[in-house]
This record gives sequence, C-alpha cells and structure tokens, in this order.
Amino acid sequence: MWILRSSTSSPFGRKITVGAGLCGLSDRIRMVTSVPRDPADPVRQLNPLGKLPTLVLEDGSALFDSRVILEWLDAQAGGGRIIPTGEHHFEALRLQAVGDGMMDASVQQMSERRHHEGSALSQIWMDYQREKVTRSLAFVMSHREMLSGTPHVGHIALACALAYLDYRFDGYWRVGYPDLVDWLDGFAAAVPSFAASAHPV
Ligand SMILES: N[C@@H](CCC(=O)N[C@@H](CS)C(=O)NCC(=O)O)C(=O)O
Repeated sequence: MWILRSSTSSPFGRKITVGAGLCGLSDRIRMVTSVPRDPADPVRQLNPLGKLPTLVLEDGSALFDSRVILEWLDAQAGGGRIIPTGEHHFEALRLQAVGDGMMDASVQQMSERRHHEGSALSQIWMDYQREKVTRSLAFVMSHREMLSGTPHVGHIALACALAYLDYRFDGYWRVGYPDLVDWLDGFAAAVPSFAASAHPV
C-alpha cells in the first residue's frame, strides 16, 4: 500500500487521486491527511519542501511533486495510460503545466488571504496572480483541440484547477466560459475518480 500525504482541499493532491483512478491503481493508495503548516507533521521529514502531495512508497521512500507522482503511477500501470506516448505527448504536458500554473496562482491568492500579517492584503499581488488564471482560461479556449481525446495528465490538471476555482473562488470563471463548463461536466461524467474526490463543502 502506498500512502498519499495530502488533504481533501489540495487541488494538487486531487490530481493524484484522479490519476490513480484512471491508472486502475486506486486500491493501492491510502490517503492520510497532512497539514504542511504543522511543524510536527511527518510530511516535512518526507519531503524537504513540506508540500502536498507526497507519496510514500512501500520501502519508505517518498515521491513528490504531483507531476512526478503521476508519471510514476503511469509507469506502474504499464505506461501510456495518462501520459500519452505519441504525438500528443508534449501537448498533454503543456496543458498540465497550464493547469498546475492556474492552481499555483489560486493557491498563492489563498495564502495571501490566510497568512497576511500587519498591513492590508497586497491587491497588486492578488491581481498579478488572478491575471495568470484569466490568461490561462483564454489560452485553453484558444487551443480547445487540446480538450478532446482520452483523459490524460493535462485534462486532469485542468479539471482540478477549474474545480479549485469553484471551491475557493465561487466559480467566477463559469460565466465567461460555457464551453469549458460543458467540458468539465463531461470530464466528471467520464472519470469516476474525479467525481469521488470532490473538495469538501
Ligand atoms: N508543484 C507542486 C505544488 C504543490 C503545492 O503547492 N501544494 C500545496 C497544497 S495544495 C502545499 O503543499 N502548500 C504548502 C506549502 O507550500 O508549504 C505539485 O505539483 O505537487
């Protein structure tokens, strides 16, 4: 059994749960909640960055970050399950980079809200991060051919990013991107491990 150090609110951790489902490996993973801000949390010993997700293997060694873990799961499943090997390889990785970047920018905004001490929130920083998400949404829609085909790491990252915007930012993106709403609905219907790993309400 592999131990996934994560949390139900982590969009990067959700990538692993979704990917494991698509690789047919869900029953090999048990999630244990970690709190990165807690100095006593074991994740700091497992991963020098102290970040979620971190996957602990049977020999006690740890894999991180989400891209590395997904690549490892794909290899465990025989390869080519969630990381295309053919002409769509780099397109999938690029879309994953966009989805991950959207999550990074969103998590940065949450951190600014949560950990700000002293003076007021930096609106310049918040806007800087939010604009990354805005540009990424437009980028995805202008390359919408990337959205089709068998679910892969790019689709996983994008779906997790959009769902995190729903969870933490009231789904503000939905008004401007009805095609993406349809795509996310289709992804949720096609990928049971995505629906099963929804963020808590
Ligand atoms: N690039 C990393 C990002 C992971 C990440 O930012 N995780 C957040 C939780 S969603 C975290 O652990 N934050 C705590 C910290 O940065 O110390 C990945 O893909 O796994």
